[in-house]
Amino acid sequence: MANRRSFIKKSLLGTAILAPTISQLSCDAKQSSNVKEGFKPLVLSTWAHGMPANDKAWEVLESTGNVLDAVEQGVKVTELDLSNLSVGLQGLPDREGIATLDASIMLGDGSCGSVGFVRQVKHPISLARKVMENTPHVMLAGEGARQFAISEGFELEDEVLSPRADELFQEWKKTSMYKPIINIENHDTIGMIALGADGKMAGSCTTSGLAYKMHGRIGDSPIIGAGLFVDDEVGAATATGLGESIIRICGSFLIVELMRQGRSPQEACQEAVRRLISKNKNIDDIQAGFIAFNKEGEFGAYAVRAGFNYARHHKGSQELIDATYKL
Ligand code: SD4
Repeated sequence: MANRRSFIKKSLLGTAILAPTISQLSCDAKQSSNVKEGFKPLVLSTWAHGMPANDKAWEVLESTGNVLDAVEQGVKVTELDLSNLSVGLQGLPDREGIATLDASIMLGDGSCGSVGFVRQVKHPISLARKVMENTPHVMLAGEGARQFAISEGFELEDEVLSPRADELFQEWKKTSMYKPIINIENHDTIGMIALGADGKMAGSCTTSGLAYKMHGRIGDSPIIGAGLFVDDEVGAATATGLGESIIRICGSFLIVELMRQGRSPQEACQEAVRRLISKNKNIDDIQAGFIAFNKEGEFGAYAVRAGFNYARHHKGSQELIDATYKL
């Protein structure tokens, strides 16, 4: 593998154009076993907690056929999962010890809504949906998002950390060193994308963001086009990992646009990772991963480095797949 990679690097250096060659893409694509499969309906979610979330989404999809309800109900399972330290109010807090949440939801017809830096709301994904359905806006943040939650009848939760998050925060305060640990502290956001039997698509993404982030920081997850993008004409993509690196390349939108130009989901995810690596100087500290499908139900995933996996649900079969990776 190292030899193959150094060969690719050398041959790229020998060309005037630094964009990946077709042979590089097809070479990388061979690392994945799912390139040519086509399945519809389909639900994909990031990480292992995507398995129970997909089960819920599938149940909704089967009983109602409604992809929007499916992606909302699916990730709500994760928002309530006390063992998850990167999603929901039980997630690790910011540097001030406060849990602040980001979420977005999108339909393949371009409807979308999101919330960023919101406090005390148990289900930010449902609040994002309310932004989409009940306001003329796409994104509400901070105090405005909290006020909107109250006006929509959401009950605000007490602002106390979960016992585990508090324990880890107290430990972190001893050094207050801000350096996310790859695949640990910047890990576990759920991004879900679903393709209905009728060809309608939707996606959702929800997170407590990076552990020990600066107060007020908003990541990629509520930014339409960065953490999530869905277009019925083409396909859908969602992201996980260091949000700043994903925002810099508008990752999910990029993947959908590459698929529009003819790349497979796998090739598009690989090109997004290549671009992310080239645009982020501190790449040694970064993990990021993408999942995507196209309207035929072909799917793919790719990450900067090892450790990223994703859950797929199709008909009766549910599996957890290790994503291939670049570094
Ligand atoms: C963020 N992308 O706020 C999120 C973190 C994440 O898995 O994905 N964790 O930057």
